[in-house]
Amino acid sequence: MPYTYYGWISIFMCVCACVCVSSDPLCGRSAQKSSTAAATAAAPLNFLVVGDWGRDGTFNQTLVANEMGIVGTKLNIDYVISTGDNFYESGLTGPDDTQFTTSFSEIYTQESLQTTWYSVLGNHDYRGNATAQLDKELTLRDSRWFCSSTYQLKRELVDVEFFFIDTNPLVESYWKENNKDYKWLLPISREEYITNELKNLSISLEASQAKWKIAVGHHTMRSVGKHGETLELLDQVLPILEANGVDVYINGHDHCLQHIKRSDSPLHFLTSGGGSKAWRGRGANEHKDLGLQFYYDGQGFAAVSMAPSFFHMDFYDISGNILHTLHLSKN
Ligand SMILES: *[C@@H]1O[C@H](CO)[C@@H](O)[C@H](O)[C@H]1NC(C)=O
Ligand SMILES: *[C@@H]1O[C@H](CO)[C@@H](O)[C@H](O)[C@H]1NC(C)=O
Ligand SMILES: CC(=O)N[C@H]1CO[C@H](CO)[C@@H](O)[C@@H]1O
Repeated sequence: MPYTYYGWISIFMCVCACVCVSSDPLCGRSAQKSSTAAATAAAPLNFLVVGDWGRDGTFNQTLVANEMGIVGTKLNIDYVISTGDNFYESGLTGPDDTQFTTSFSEIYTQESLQTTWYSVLGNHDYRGNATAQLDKELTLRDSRWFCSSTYQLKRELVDVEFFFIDTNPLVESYWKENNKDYKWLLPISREEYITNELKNLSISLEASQAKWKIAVGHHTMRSVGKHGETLELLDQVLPILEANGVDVYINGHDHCLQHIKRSDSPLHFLTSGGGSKAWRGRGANEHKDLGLQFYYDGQGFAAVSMAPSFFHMDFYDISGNILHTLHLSKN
């Protein structure tokens, strides 16, 4: 059994967008046709990452899906990772919500995408019934669906461990009394949930012997997109990731494709939030352009190929152009 699944917290537990202006030198720079795809297709682990998508096919969701299908076939992908904001505007109403069919099952119909979708929740998912997305009932409706709050995935073959984090409880503004958009439905308090979650994350990361450690959450840490940085994550989560040798943090929330690598952190920050609605313009980030390696304001997704010796990521647009590549190596 190549995958090991660990549930961390027995309880369950998505708003967002991002941008690139065509005059921006970092926008869509040196688009090239997929030459690296052939080189990495033989890698032992291949997966796609898409975020911020469920809109009944509108806002080019279906075009993103088509291209994911094509790249998925080329790479013979093992699975898909969703960075949250799975269903707009307000998640699902319950496990029987027809939007699950119209935004997921009937959109991602390509053969290569008929594999497990490991998902986290985004803030828009929390605007509806967040627990419904964790319900086994959904997996009965479409066996690809796997969503949990905070969990781990191990792929021993390439010595990598993924740490999926529910970032929503950490964002203070959602849970202010005057904010009626979000409902806290858990049996334990938010404070208690966060304490457990952070403790679990530390313990699990410390215990991990994996050569590659990848964290996945909905909210941004570093971003120049419309939403910008999420201060609560920089304060409370990033130090844990840095202290435990996490290589990459992948998020959605800002509706763009983005890569940031700053000199003050060993992590590479990747945003893959281009699943449907995009073109929101840039945000007013005080760290404007600090460590910014690439920014694309439009639709697309990430394709990752891994072996024990490398992590290779290509950002694709809806026409199959590779917009940006990140290649990391380890002995
Ligand atoms: C969809 O993609 C086309 C082709 O790239 C683009 O011209 C159009 O603006 C996109 N539509 C939306 C809503 O983003
Ligand atoms: C929300 O989803 C849960 C889990 O599927 C379900 O038990 C509950 O009835 C739903 N709540 C509402 C208000 O529909
Ligand atoms: C690995 C770990 O520490 N798991 C803990 C996560 O938090 C729950 C409580 O919510 C504990 O029961 C687990 O042992």
